[in-house]
Amino acid sequence: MEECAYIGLGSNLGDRELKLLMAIAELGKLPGTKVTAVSLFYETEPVGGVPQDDFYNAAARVATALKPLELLDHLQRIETEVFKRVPTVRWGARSMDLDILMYGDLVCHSDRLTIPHPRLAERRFVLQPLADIAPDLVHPSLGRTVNELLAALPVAEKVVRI
Ligand code: A4P
Ligand code: MG
Repeated sequence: MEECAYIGLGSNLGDRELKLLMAIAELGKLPGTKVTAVSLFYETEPVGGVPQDDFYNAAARVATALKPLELLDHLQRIETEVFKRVPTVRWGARSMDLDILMYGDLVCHSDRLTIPHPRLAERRFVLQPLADIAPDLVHPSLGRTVNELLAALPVAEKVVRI
């Protein structure tokens, strides 16, 4: 059975726009997976307190037959093998970060995987691109749409459409 999942993409090292395009192509190559929507690209101020360059962020919707942990395995393999991501400090610079934002209506929490992504509702750099492709998507545990969560954000960290 196929599920609809949303992936958050972020890069702040090297050619950030090319990296987003390459990552979307990689998503399309995953077994049993089709990319069904892609957001605009945004230049965003880094969140999390580590001084670093601005990110480019985007979101993609996929229809996938992969189970959540299988999808995570593939995303982590793409980060490591395709983008040569090296471990650094938490929230530090990275050539590519691929997060599962939502997976159908699933709500789950384990050592390796929390869905919806735990910091989704606080982050303009996630919600703005997600609103491009899924404005009316309801967060399964908060019961609010992406547009509602975006409108409720308190601080306006820089998120500029490129
Ligand atoms: N993990 C748990 N749930 C998930 C999920 N839904 N999707 C686990 C993906 N991974 C999930 O992730 C750490 C661990 O989270 C993984 O081993 C996985 O099992 P990571 O990608 O290795 O490390 P990280 O990304 O540094 O940590 P974290 O806590 O996931 O960071 P975030 O929340 O992804 O934030 N500012 C801007 N402007 N743009 C950004 O893209 N990104 C971050 C990273 C910080 N500031 C940013 C941006
Ligand atoms: Mg991550």
